[in-house]
Amino acid sequence: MSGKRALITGITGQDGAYLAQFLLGQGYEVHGLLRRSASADVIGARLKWLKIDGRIILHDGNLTDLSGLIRVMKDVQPQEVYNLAAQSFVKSSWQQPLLTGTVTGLGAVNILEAVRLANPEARFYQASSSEMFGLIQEPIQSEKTPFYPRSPYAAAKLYAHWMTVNYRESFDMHASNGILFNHESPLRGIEFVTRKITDGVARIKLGLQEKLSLGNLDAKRDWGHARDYVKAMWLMLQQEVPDDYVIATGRTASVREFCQFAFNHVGLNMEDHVVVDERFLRPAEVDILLGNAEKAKAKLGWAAETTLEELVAEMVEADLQRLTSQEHL
Ligand code: NAP
Ligand code: F7E
Repeated sequence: MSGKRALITGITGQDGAYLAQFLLGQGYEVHGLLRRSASADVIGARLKWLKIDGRIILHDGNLTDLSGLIRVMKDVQPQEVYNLAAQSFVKSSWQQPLLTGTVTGLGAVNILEAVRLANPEARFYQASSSEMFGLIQEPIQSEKTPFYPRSPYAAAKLYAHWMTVNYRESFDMHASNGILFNHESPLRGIEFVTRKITDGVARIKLGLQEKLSLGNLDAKRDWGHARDYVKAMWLMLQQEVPDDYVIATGRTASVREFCQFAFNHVGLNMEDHVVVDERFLRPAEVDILLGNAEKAKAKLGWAAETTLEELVAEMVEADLQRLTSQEHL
């Protein structure tokens, strides 16, 4: 055991599950914040999938409830706090701008306040996002690239990002932002395009569905694997000095290319199955993202390990397996 305790908000999400698995492997005692839901059967499905659900200590709490966060912070007294909780689906943020601002933006300040008031020595990680670059101001985005948010989600993340910087500078807190580019995995939520594609491809391959409806096939993203990216979060909190880092692969590909890789993996032709449906278009699009993670490489010794082809193959295989074994996620 490292003797360290970590608290993860958003532990039931994709990154929370992989980060919890990684920290357990490092000998941490891992605590997670769990928001109450009536759907008890699906709570913790990702933790179960990774077979770590019995090894995590869960605490009831919600990012919008400061007193509850202070209580958890006092009870756990973690050395490291990872704020991964958010309303994280960009498309939904136009339908729920106030909720997104409250959870994704103000929620981060609630947890910063809980740390400052109850446990100021704890090191703090904020899940910032490449979405903040939005309408890109430079062809390759680094820590120095100006932000231009294009969605209520990105605007909320930008507020949380600058509040993290502000708490670092105002209160001398060890608070760092990880500006993570898109990262995916078999544990990705089904509403995001990569998982929607790999689940759709698996269903088509198994004869359970014929067509896959998508929106903008020309959007380009710098896609990595979540398992690689949670290591970068941890590395940031092991540094003497807190700072902000871009985490990316340095390669961009379109939704169309991702689709082609996935259909090719099972020997099918995407043109026979993909249809464009305007319902999946966005009021304002982020056309292209491409990250420069040189600072993370130089200071953290971090680099992406999984190629896009490997990521696609792993996701398609996991969905095929899930559908044939009737597992749900
Ligand atoms: P995710 O799968 O959507 O997980 C979000 C987590 O937040 C879930 O555990 C969810 O709980 C929790 N949550 C939502 N509202 C909450 C609230 N009011 N109080 C407490 N918990 C709440 O997201 P992810 O992909 O793992 O991403 C992790 C973080 O990184 C997010 O902040 C996201 O915005 C950010 N990010 C993600 C990417 C990416 O490509 N994945 C890139 C950059 C930044 P339930 O299980 O109860 O819904
Ligand atoms: O969309 C296009 C869509 O929803 C990617 C979150 O983790 O990464 C994620 O945000 C692209 C967009 O992710 C469909 O228009 C086409 O251009 O998978 P996505 P996102 O919006 O990039 C960032 C870094 C985060 O921080 C977020 O939390 O794909 N697209 N057709 C589609 N997208 C979806 N969802 N569904 C489609 O049918």
